[in-house]
Amino acid sequence: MITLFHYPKSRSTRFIFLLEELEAPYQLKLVTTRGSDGTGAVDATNPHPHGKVPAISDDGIVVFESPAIALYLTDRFPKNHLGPLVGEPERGPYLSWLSYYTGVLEPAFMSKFMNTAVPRGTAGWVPLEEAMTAVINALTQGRYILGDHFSAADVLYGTTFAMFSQSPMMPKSTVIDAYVKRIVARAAFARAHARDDGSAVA
Ligand SMILES: N[C@@H](CCC(=O)N[C@@H](CS)C(=O)NCC(=O)O)C(=O)O
Repeated sequence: MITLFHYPKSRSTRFIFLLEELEAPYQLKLVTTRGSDGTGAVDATNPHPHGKVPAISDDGIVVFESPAIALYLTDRFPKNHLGPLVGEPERGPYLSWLSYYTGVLEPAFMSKFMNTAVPRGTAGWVPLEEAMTAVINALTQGRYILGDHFSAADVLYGTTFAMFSQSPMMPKSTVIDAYVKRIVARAAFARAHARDDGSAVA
């Protein structure tokens, strides 16, 4: 049984979405976290090394950091094929886009948010406009990040773009707008949001 250490309306919400897509057995463990306004506190039961969410425990095996959790869960629950497996041709792109999410896209958003220049040649990421061009290029080859097959990478990218869809930080793109519509229309997305407060799962 997977336990998802969760705080509502946070980066852990999308892992309810992924677990629903996977039809995996799971339970939510609501934890407290530190807020940007100085409120809140680390929950001693949360195994994440910084008390952040998401983290999961698979009967005691702890996984933290969003791309690692996505990869672990799609390998662990392959039934609905939400992540290419070792030996499949899409495995390389899958690993690349999962890593790109956390190594390039999130830092690019943060640099933009903080109005900080991204030093070419030293930073491991690129300005948000450049990162979004790469993502849009990928999404013009197919309906999803890996082509025409929805994967856990779309759970990361789609929910992020949905969150920033009204933000002036996001470059305007009809490709992204259509992509976000496809992601949020999924039944598992609605189920995840219905369960986000932790009340509906034992
Ligand atoms: N790199 C982490 C980021 C996790 C993260 O920062 N989560 C936020 C909630 S959206 C959090 O737990 N913040 C509380 C804190 O920073 O102590 C991941 O992608 O899993």
